[in-house]
Amino acid sequence: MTGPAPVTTADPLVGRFRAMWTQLAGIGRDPGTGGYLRYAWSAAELTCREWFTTEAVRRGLAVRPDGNGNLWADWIPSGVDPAAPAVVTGSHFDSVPHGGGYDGPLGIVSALLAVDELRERGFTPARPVTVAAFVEEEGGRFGLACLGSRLLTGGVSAQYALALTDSDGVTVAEAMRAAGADPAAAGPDPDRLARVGVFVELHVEQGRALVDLGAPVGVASMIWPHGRWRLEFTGAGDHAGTTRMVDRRDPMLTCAHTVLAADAQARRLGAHATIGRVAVRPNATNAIPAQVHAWLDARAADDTALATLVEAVGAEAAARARVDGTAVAVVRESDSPPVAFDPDLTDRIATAVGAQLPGVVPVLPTAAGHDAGVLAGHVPTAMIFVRNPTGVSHAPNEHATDDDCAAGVRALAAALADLAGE
Ligand code: HGY
Ligand code: MN
Ligand code: MN
Repeated sequence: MTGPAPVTTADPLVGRFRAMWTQLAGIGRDPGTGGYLRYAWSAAELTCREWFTTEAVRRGLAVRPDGNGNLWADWIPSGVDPAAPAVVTGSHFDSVPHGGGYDGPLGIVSALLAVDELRERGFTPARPVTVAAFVEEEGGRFGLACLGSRLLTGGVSAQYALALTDSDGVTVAEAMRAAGADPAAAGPDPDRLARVGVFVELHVEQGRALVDLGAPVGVASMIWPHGRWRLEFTGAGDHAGTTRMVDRRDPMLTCAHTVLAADAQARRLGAHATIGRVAVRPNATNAIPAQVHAWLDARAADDTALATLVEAVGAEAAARARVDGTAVAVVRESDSPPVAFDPDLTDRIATAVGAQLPGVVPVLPTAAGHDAGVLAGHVPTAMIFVRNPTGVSHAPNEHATDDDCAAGVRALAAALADLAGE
């Protein structure tokens, strides 16, 4: 009897990527959906963080958490000033509910492999090279995206962030404490930020532009402005069987109308609007709901279009609430302004990557948020995207081939070598 043939590849980097990827593959994966449940500070995310620490220490990197739970693994060769601004790369481990495995972890695994590549070539950086893992990038547990980088940079206050709750009512402070972190240390960290000279985040592409362009990697030009709004619809809970249709004040109707309005307004404006999460009270088959909360994720190419979209959705919700005898309140939960990545840095990285990989290196905008977008307000920042053959993201089908992931590692290594060289 023979077992399955071993996977062989002529490219050793592809094999190294596969070996590391396999170590993470089972952590927090739901066997039913095939998606990941790696919420910030959960057991699954903590296991990923332990894996990161082990892998970084194995490479001789000094790993330190900051007060916000972000992890920093520093490569500081002898003779290099540890206080010098570092070339920082990394991403996040946390996922959206039942998300793909690549969004976030690909940037961290690629960063560690890029360090290996550079060392193998005998490259010694002239300044520190740091691999970072940010906490709660998706806002999948506590609602506010890029929580770790926002806290680091002072984009959100510790007081506000620590009081955010998950769906079980657990606060950020409680989750940190349960994981052995001290919430009293959370907040802006100007010392760590001063040691970030430049930040490069590698990320799986969340669309099909690179597929259509036939390129394994690209670089980012900008991020669309976007945000999250909680729509609170209130009506009157009552009996589903006995309440006459004319007597109802059903907030689900107002919500349903608003979902359709958000879709229509986004199409009209060339923007994106999604209501992908609702919470219904009491959530019973035979009861008219008393309250529905729905979360609007809205994104557009510029601030004006985004404001127009959100205003239009709010106006339609309010008009429909009058018809239904319900009430609606629109509460902004998070706000991510437009980001233009540093054009000189982006050009420089595209040139460095282009010298290593055959073909063009496309420059692409994205409508997805990233810690890189937060850091871009403070330090020169750039992003490298790796082709995603399905284009799907935030869902189990998110994918990148091992060959393209290896190309991503080479692209990142080229960028780091260029930025950390003499
Ligand atoms: O939701 C987003 O844009 C991101 O992927 N965090
Ligand atoms: Mn994401
Ligand atoms: Mn991400």
